[in-house]
Amino acid sequence: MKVVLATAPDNDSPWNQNSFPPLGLLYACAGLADAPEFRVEIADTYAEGLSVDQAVSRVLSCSPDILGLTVTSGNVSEARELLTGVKTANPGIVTVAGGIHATLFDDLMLREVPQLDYVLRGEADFSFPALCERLLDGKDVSRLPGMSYRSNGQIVRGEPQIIDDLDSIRAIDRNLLKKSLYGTQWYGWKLPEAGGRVTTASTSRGCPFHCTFCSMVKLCGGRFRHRSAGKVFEELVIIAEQGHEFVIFLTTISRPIRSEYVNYARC
Ligand code: B12
Repeated sequence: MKVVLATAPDNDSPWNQNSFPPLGLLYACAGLADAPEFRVEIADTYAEGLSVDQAVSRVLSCSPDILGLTVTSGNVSEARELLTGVKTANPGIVTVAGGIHATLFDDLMLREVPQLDYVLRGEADFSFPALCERLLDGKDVSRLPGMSYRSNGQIVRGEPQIIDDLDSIRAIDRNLLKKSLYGTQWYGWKLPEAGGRVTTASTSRGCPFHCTFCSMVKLCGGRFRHRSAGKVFEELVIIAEQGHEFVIFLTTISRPIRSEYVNYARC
């Protein structure tokens, strides 16, 4: 079974194309790494700077059975167009949305986007592989933890999943990404020497602060969790072995975005 995880274009935010990789997608599919019955591909149409039509062709060229799409409030309209284009071309593709916007507005999206089949709310490190397994086995997918879906004209809303023990999550595989796509700019700042040599790593999730403008609090209710130093170090070794020279640590303590990337390390 072919699983494609994608970002949607975001025509209003060109300044972050070719910046940082979609770790969320890598975490959502990490649990499928040991399952030979699944072939996984990442289509980061945002970083590739594609138009919506190009993104539809890009995704279809991957021949997905399951399409997982990350949605932010900034590109929900492009996401909707992408889902419409893909489903119109092949109604048999199962479409799943996730990420911050889909988690917060799952019912609205399921009501307004008939081309969307499911929403997995919150952290999908375990729920997305579980959904893929059930779809493969043709099993009932309702009542999967964190899943929102339509049933008899109603929207059944799943509880956003929050993973307490971040060390229980499987390591992500950055080989699923095109390294050269990332690290050439950030917020319009050109990063001449970093192209293809930089990646990001997430060391914690959640945030103890409650800034009114920030959506993170809604996603994780302020539950701050961090990975152990040992697990982070294990990942740095893999990152260096995969040829990355710079790592930007993403802390999810969301303050005005500028400060999030103050610390980076050279491999
Ligand atoms: C790194 C980062 C980026 C990177 C990489 C983006 C990416 N796709 O990951 C770059 C620099 C490219 C970026 C750009 C932007 N970003 Co940004 N970004 C972040 C940041 C700091 C960390 C994301 C991350 O890696 N988290 C760690 C991973 C493990 O968690 P995750 O991504 O949430 O994924 C988990 C779940 O959400 C879920 N999930 C996620 N995607 C999917 C998909 C499927 C199918 C499923 C089932 C589940 C699922 O499962 C994952 C594993 O548990 C977050 C803040 C935050 N703390 O999360 C802001 C954040 C996501 N960004 C935000 C914004 C606004 C933007 C920009 C619009 C900024 C701008 N004006 O340019 C652009 C838009 C780009 C776009 N449309 O994608 C907002 C989104 C708010 C909202 N309501 O949508 C956030 C939440 C910051 C904030 N505090 O408000 N961003």
